[in-house]
Amino acid sequence: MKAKGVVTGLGAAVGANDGSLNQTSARKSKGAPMKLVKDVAAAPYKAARTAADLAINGAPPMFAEPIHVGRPNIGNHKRFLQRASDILDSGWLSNNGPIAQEFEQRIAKFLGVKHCVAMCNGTIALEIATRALELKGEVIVPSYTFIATAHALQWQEITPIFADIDPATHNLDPAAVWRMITPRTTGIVGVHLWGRASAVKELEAIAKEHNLRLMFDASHGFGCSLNGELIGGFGECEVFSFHATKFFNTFEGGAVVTNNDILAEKMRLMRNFGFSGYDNVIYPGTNGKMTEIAAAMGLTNLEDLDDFVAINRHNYQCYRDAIATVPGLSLLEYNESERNNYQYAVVEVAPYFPVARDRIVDVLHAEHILARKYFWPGCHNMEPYRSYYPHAGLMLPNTNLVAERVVVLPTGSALDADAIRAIASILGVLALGKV
Ligand code: T4K
Repeated sequence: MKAKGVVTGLGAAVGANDGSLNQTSARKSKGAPMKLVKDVAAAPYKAARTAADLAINGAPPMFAEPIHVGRPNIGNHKRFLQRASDILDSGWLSNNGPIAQEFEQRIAKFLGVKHCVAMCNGTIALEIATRALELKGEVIVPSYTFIATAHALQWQEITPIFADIDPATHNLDPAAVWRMITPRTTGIVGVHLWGRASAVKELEAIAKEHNLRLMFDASHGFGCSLNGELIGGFGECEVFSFHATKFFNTFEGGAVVTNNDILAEKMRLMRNFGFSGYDNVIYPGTNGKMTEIAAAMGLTNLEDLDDFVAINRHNYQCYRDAIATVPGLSLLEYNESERNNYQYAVVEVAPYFPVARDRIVDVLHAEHILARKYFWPGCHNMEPYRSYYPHAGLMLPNTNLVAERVVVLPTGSALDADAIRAIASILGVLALGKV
């Protein structure tokens, strides 16, 4: 398929700002640069200026190949391959091997917590954490999250009770949490959505007052801070996903981090069938172990974290400058006084924007820009919750509102400033309303 031809000058239409960083210079400090995951051919791309330029109206798509949300951040190939080769030589592939142990130590040190219990993925990590905390009955969670947050509870026959979010933060609204507490409530699972920390202090106060256990789904929050403190040490434990699409990945993987010695020990047993040494099972458990190759990927990516942030941040700034000129669209803000991973470029569509959110996504997809509607329609509108609680939406007005308004745009090393300005030029055309 042929992409649109080479025409420059689109930046002017959407408020371009090149920024000072380019992706090669971000990596110079590391010697041999890692290879970037590249979806898009070299810039410049043709700006969309009128509706006639749009693929949905019959023009060639802006990008020859699909560009995705969630392309992986991959560290130095050479270092990873050396580690992979060492693993093969060692003949030790899993079961709390030396690389996984080193990984856990490095993660705990990086986050400033006592324990990191590495797992095979974030969902199992959530299940093990909630089980180790002995949650039962009802547990309060946001509905505006990836389905795994709710499923991890339901899978254990714990009832997820959906509380509404604050539309400004997209995180649990403490007042809404408070309203959903019943005598059956045993805990709260907050989610640091998009890497922006939950209202930790307020949730802690509610948990304390009602004698509830508090943990966080920190799947989006690796490398992000609240009041200067990295996410990881809040609540009784925090759960990370290290899935390929996450800011920091181990192919598939996850971890529970905690400062609680007893909890950590319990989770170590649970992720390994409850084994305490040969032939001695002292606890019910499952298989949640992280493999050596996953840990090797993690160690490698940990070394390149600063580069990932620099690329994401630069992309974020490009989006911010470009989208600022499009009336009716706003880019979700990150608090610049905190540490952020800038992994998600989240656009909110105002009600007065002339093109509906779903139509925007269709237009972008026609251009091979595979924007996503995360986390529409909200867990409460998915099975089995939709059938269990058909009226849950009545208590979730902000969840419904936000889920109808969000478009997540591609970012990461696969994109550069020119590609971002090209994407924004399409949004600029939509703002004119003639699509
Ligand atoms: N809690 C929260 C808040 C979460 O966001 C997640 C996961 C979890 C818990 C559970 O953690 P894990 O058990 O997954 O560790 C994706 C991810 O699969 C999922 O991990 C993630 N959240 C969620 C936000 O996004 P989908 O259904 O959108 O995935 P998919 O297959 O459409 O992939 C997204 C895009 O990523 C693709 O269009 C292409 C790109 N991609 C994907 C993979 C796997 C690549 O370029 N390379 C790859 O290797 O859920």
